[in-house]
Amino acid sequence: MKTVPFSFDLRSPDFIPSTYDNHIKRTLSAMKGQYLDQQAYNQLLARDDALLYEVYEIKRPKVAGELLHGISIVHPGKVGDEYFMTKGHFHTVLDTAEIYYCQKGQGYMVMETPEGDWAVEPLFPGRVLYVLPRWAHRSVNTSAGEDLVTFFVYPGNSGHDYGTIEAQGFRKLVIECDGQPAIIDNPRWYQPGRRYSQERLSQPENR
Ligand code: S6P
Ligand code: ZN
Repeated sequence: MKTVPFSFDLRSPDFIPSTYDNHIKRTLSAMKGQYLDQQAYNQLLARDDALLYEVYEIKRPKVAGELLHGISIVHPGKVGDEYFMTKGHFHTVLDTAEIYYCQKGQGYMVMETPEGDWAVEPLFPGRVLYVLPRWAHRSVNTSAGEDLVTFFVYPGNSGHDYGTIEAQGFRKLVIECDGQPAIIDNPRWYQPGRRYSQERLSQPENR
């Protein structure tokens, strides 16, 4: 761990940081149950456990006062009509925010609160996105054949809660519809205490 001020370059090659401490690779098999089209997911997985996204992290102590940061690269592609995306998570310490700066590609940040409020914000080069405390977040790459590259920074004590999203999904999905990205309701999204109709469970809305 560094004990003097440090810097690194982001722009070359392929936006991989000039120095980093950790390289996380997430493949299709890590996204079981997250894509709407389970048949397309299983077919794709049977052919190849494709690399969906990578994270390059600069290691810092996971304590308040420190800032954890690095680069996230979501590769292009789709499972059925749904674009490649990150798992998405709440921060374990809910009241911690995060900043994303998009360097390359086109996509969206899908966000929601535990109460079910949602937002889907575009990402494109030069765009800074402030993810508010309490908002779960997932990045989605809608680029045709191009990586979605973002720089992220968040408080050292945030932690990651993946379980909530794994269990209920995000309220909104980003899919390709008539060649364009479209935001639809996730028919499998679940919130305790909410009433569900059979129609809602079987049919995506706004499609
Ligand atoms: C961490 C931050 C990013 C994500 C990365 C991968 O708080 O939001 O570093 O970890 O984009 O996404 P995920 O959902 O697999 O952690
Ligand atoms: Zn985060």
